[in-house]
Amino acid sequence: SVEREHTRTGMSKAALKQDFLDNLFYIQGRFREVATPHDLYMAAAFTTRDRLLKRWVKSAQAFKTLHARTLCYLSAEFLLGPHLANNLVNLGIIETSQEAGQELDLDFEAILEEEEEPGLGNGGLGRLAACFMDSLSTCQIPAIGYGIRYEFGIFDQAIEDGWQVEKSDTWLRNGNPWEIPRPKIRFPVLYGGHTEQYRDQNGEPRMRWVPSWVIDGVAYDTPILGYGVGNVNLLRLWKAEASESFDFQAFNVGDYYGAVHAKIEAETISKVLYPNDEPEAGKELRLKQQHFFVSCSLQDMIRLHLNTVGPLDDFADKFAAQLNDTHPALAVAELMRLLMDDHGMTWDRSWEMTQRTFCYTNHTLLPEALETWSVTLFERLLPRHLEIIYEINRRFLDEIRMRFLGDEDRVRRMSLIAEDGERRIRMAHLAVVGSKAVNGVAKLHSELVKSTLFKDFNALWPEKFHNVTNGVTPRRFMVVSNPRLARLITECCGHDDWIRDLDRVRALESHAESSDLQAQWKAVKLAAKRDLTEWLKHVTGVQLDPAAMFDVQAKRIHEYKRQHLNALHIIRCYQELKQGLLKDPVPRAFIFGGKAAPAYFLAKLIIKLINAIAEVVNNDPEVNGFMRVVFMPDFNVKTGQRLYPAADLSEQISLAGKEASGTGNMKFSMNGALTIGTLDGANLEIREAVGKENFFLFGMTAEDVLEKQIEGYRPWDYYHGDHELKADIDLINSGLFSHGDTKLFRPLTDDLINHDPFMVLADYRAYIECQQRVSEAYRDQQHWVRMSILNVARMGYFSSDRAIREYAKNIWGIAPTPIDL
Ligand code: DL6
Repeated sequence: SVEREHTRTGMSKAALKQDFLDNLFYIQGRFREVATPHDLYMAAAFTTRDRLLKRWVKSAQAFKTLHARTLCYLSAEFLLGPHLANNLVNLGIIETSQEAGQELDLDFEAILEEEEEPGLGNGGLGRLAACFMDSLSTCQIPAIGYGIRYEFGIFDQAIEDGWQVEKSDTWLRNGNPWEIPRPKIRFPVLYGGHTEQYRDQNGEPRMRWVPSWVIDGVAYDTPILGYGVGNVNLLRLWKAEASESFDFQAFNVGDYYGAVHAKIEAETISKVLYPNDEPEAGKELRLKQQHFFVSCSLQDMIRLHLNTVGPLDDFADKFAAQLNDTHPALAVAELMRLLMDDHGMTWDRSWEMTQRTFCYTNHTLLPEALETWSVTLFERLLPRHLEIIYEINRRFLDEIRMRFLGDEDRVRRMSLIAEDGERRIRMAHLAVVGSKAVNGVAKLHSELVKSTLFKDFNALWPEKFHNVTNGVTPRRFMVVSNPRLARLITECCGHDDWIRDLDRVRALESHAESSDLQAQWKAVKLAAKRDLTEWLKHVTGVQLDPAAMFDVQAKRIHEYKRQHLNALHIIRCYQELKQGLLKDPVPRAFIFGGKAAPAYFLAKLIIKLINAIAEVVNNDPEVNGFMRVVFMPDFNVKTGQRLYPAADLSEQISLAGKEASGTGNMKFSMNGALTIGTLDGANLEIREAVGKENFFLFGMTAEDVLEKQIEGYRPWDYYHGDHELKADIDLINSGLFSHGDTKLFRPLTDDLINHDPFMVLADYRAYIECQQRVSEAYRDQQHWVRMSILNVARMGYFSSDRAIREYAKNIWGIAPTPIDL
């Protein structure tokens, strides 16, 4: 059969086996007996990639001949996670591959484990971009993801003596079988220098930018296959290299070291991802990175357009470009520059095209996370862009003055330039002004975007503002990470169509009472908990009891996400157990995961506190039969996939109004965890979808928070007004968790008692009471399992396929282009 079926593209077991051995031999020069686990992984990856390439070429050919309207997703981050298992699932050959592996006497799981995580993102925003890439292909929307090929992605987190230690991520060390370098797709990126006016052949005045530094961006392409379709989209990441034409000058004058230095400096641009989920104030390299990938991507889009469609006048008909937060907002000025300076278009025509091309997604309301760049830095690095931004602003503010006569305060508020203190460019304003559509990422967030952050803009252009609630891909977060549950759902629904149409999991609802399903459901959860227990024991040494409730909080460590509120609850449980106040306690395993930005002191102290509590609790025989605490190191996509299936309880406890959406909340719920959460971000919509009775709600609403801020919040009063809360905080300061050091956690506890910017103390009592309801509910296992089934059954809306369909229809105006298999 292998002879009849092409080895490189066939889907049979025989073809897969043959191609695997061929790839081992012809690409790596290895044979079975001497191959290392990594060689085997590479062979498996190439075998999978062979099957992607056929679909990729077919997609590219079709999109080219059809002149398909294309979405370009511009994002500084793509947090992809491992490719191999996901691609096998999307190709529909994961089971055949497992069998092929068995026949070749391979350890399939070990091969999957070999893959390094491509961690080119910090958290929610980057992972959303990756989910969207999967859904764009699955929904058959022609798309290109554009970003940076960081040589070092997000750092690996180790825990040493309870503290986070950052280790550099060397994901490219052993090669990356998924990418194809395109050395000939290369664009110059300009920096520095000055601008000058000149007259073109027709005597028209024009501007030209004379840079002081030029580097090249080189394309590296990764195919992104949709599930069960022939569509493959492109993820094109840019690597920075020294510009040959530019640096040859140095070689020619004999400055060998100068030229080599220039090469090193150029490569720095795509060297490392900034490990902060908030902007890096004043970091010149970060601005260089943003300009770098935006400029390469737009030049590439223009090239593609000229090659296929022709004249640039209908650029905006060919492309829609989504700005993933403000990191690529420079694109507004860069497209203006390219159209005017390089392609001779007028201002008006270029502006019309720019405004019709871009759409912008806001991901945060936190003031500290709103990007601004100093005018001085901008002027030095991007002088032409500064001129263009000034001109956009001048025209825009004239419009405001005409609309709102005499309202200079409004003009000041809406300006693209903040004038209080050092003059700074407001990237969010640039993005709003330069885009045809602006959206938030959950209902509540989008409302707050309109009523607070962009109130003035909403008054001016109400039709510009939209909501698209986030979603996550069920392929990675259900099928790949929780195959047992996926099989059970398929069995129960009688089909696997739910994998591409998640609304169809609703069929589970009618079986929620079935004792047969409940028993199987419980067994699936228990098996996932056993797997996690074994692995956690291996990586942390902590032994959990799979029969305990697995209470999980996994996300970036941030004060607004309130991991310290969770810690206070653990301390409460500890004290009550020690005092013998709990008659028949429900055993719990408190599991944490998440990275802190390396320079975020309080976040790192929270990690230390959790580990310090763990050390005491886990070693106290009086309590450790009822509770254990573990901090799972290096939470990322790969380790997350172990966590979601095993959670009973999902902690989504941010201060209301602070979490734009959250997507971990969706991943946990899709895997049958019940949520304890505030009315924040997408929690609100999850609660509505799964039913109020299947969700543990507590705490203040966003309005309560606002009111409390206005009336003056005094955490001190809560500390003194609640003796249990006081006892919990005092226990931290007693030195019990710090070998007698009473000062170690003071920065955290002092901050809570005196400032508490995220109102941990105000929500403490409600949280503790809600946790008691959780424990009570867990006692009734039958009821709990029923709630768990209903959670999964009602999560259809939170598939990223739904989100992508909404973007395609309401924002981009792009229809699917199916590629036949
Ligand atoms: O929209 C994706 C994700 C949201 O779910 C989170 O609520 C939000 O915090 C996150 N933002 C970031 C960093 N952001 N910025 N800007 O990851 O986006």
